[in-house]
This record gives sequence, C-alpha cells and structure tokens, in this order.
Amino acid sequence: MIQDTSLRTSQDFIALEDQYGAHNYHPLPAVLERGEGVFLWDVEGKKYYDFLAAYSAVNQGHCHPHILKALHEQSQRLTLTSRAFYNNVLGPYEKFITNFFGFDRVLPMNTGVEGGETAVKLCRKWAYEVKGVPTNQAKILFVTGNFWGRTLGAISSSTDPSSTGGFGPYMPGYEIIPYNNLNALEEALQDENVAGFMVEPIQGEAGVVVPDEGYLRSAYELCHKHNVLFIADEVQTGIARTGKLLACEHEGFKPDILVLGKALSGGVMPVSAVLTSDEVMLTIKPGEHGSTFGGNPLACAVGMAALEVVRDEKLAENAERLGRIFRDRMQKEVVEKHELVTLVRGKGLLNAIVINDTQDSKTAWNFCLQLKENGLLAKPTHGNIIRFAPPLIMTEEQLHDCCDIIERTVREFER
Ligand code: IF1
Repeated sequence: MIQDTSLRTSQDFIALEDQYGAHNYHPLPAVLERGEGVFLWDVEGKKYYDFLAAYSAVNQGHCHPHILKALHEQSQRLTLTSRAFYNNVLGPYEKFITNFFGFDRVLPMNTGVEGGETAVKLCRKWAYEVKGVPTNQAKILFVTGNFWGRTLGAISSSTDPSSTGGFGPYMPGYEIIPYNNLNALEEALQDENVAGFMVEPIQGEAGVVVPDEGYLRSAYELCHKHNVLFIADEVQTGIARTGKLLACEHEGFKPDILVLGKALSGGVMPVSAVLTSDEVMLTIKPGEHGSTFGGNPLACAVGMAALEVVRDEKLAENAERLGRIFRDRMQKEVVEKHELVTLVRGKGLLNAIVINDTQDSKTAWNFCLQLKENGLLAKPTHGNIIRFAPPLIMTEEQLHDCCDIIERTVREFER
C-alpha cells in the first residue's frame, strides 16, 4: 500500500516519475492501480478496457486466479535456489513446457531479450560445433524492422534509429536483410558461414506487420536447404496471441529454435524460455550460459499455471474468433466509413489500425487520449499506428463493447 497520503491524484504520481525516474518512456497519462481480467482501474477509480495487455504479456487477463494461486503457493515454499542446486519444480516444468510446445529441451531465462540472446548464443555454438563454421565467423541474419529488446546484442540488429542512436559500437556477425523478401534471404544464404535466421512471424514493434502468406514457410525451407537454423522470436506472437498456440503454426512448421516470453507468466513476473532440439541445446555445456533467476521455482510454477490457462480456456481459439470479428467491424465501420483510419491489419488478437497522418504523430496520440477518456487503453507506435491487443480471455460481448468505443471515438474525433 502507498503510505504517503499526500499522493492521491494521477498528477501526483506522474510528477514523481517525472522527477525521480529515467525519462526512457513517454506513457499515456493513466496511473493504474488495479487490474482484473480485461479491465484496469486508475487511481481516480476510472475503469478501462485494457487493449494493450502489457504488450501481450497479459494474454490470460490481469491477476488470473489460477496463476495467482500457483504464485502464492510456491512463494510460501521456495522462490529461488539458483542453478547451483536442483529444485523440485524445474524438472516438472521442463517436462511440461517441452511437451506443450513439442520440443526436446528448454533453457529457462527471464526476459524476452535474454531469450533472444540465448537463441543467438545457441545458434553460434551450433555453427561451430555441428555445422563446422570457422571460429568467430558465424553470421546471423535478421530482417529490417525487427525488434527483440534493448540489450546491446538486440539493438545491434535493429534498423530503428531510436533504438540504436548513440549506443554504438554494435555486435559484429550480424547481417540485416529486407523483411518479407525471399530473394534477399536466398542470396544471403549463399554465404556458408550463415548459422541462423531470426525473425518475428508478425513484426510487433514495427506496427503489427504481417508478411505475405507463405513467406515464413518458404524462409524455413530455404534455411533448411542451406543448413541454417530458423529462429522464431515468438515473444509477442506466441502463446495464443495470433489465434494459434504459435504463429508459425499458421504456416504449418516448427522452428528450429523458439523464443518465448511475456505471456509465459501471464504478466506476473519475467519468465522467458528457449526451446530447441537435443542437437542444438546440448552444444552448450555447464558454465557456458545461465542466469541467477532463470528456472527459479516460482517462475516455473507460474509458467505451468499460465500455460494451463491458455490450454484450459482455449485462448487460441478465442483469439482467432474474436480477431475476425474485430477486423471485420473495424474494416466495415471505421476504415470504409472514415478518413481518419486508413487500414486495419493483424492476426488473432494482435491487430493495428493505421491513422491517416503521415506528417506527425500527434493525431494517433490524441486519438489514444480520447480512447482513454472513453474507457479504453491503447498506445500508438511509430507515430500513426495504434496497436490493439487485448487480453485473450475477452468475451465476444466485451469485444463488441470495445469496437463500439473505438467507432464512437472515431466519430467524435472527426468532428
Ligand atoms: C518495451 C513494442 C511490444 C518483443 C519481441 C523480444 C522482446 C519484445 C518480438 C523483448 C519486447 C516490447 C518491449 C517493450 C515494448 C514492446 C513492444 F512496443 F516494442 F512493440 F511488445 F509490442 N521479442 N517487446 O516484442 O522482450 O526483454 O522486453 O521482455 O518497452 O521495450 P523483453
């Protein structure tokens, strides 16, 4: 509980962050204090639909009772031992998650970006020990517009100047090729030192950019032809968000290395994981990679509960069904009827609309402020794109309510 009784209004809390925090974010002015399911409440008691779901970490909804039960129970027994010793939750979790996603082995980490780093390290190790790439010559391919976090390893693959600017020098051994372009991939794969190709099945940060149908599948096949590992960054698209358990399933293949994060804990704590084959995973030996918190008993208990919710509440099916309704209503009632919005795109419940404003970012920002007034929280990305990604436990009735709010806000805004 907040002890200082002089802190009451949203402005009080915003002023504190402004004074004492780093200015590395520009949040919408909503100060949230409680969440339940698809709803959030601010410190003034105003209720909102959450249409961001903590960047897809809260697919199961806020404070899901099944996940909280696992958190409470495990937190009273054992939270952290480090990997210097065994614990009695890690093994059961490893068995559970590998069966759940159909991989031989898992390496547990905490944040999504650590999952990405782990995947890149595994890929390099495999290149030297299995593929036979000469020492320090391994190359990893990335695509334009990718986003996998904020570490130096991650920003070194970025094409976004706000991620990279002022933070060089960057990691060697990376090559960035155009997204959604199979010719460019095929050309890059001619280099025998290429070890891996890392890609988000749908680009999140870039603005929910869906590649052409067949691109991912063909990219996967090209990689195999050239003995290159296909690394799927499903930190945002995975765990039912796009209407399948994994977005790669839309194109009927299983990546060689899978990176998961975010909803792996339902937003309760940072839990990420890298899943792969015996051949790749066993190239890393004791002492060569790890983390103090990775695989901790609390995270493992939470992770299993979070995945049980996804399975038992059929969240992939719900995301697929509601996503169709959402895009259909947005297309007919917003895109076709109003100039403000030029298009809607996405898969499952990972969607975005594009605001008709290429000059500056103010329109989308002001539109989100108006959505907030009307009881729905969403945030612009890259100026004129607004991501819409509610918790996947949303009901059809709630979704219609949200579409009503968006449609009404567009009408108000155009006046
Ligand atoms: C921020 C967006 C979402 C990710 C993919 C790895 C990571 C992410 C595909 C790293 C993280 C974030 C982080 C968040 C904003 C955000 C985001 F707006 F940039 F696009 F999700 F929508 N791979 N995505 O999307 O995971 O280390 O953060 O746990 O504020 O930077 P992380």
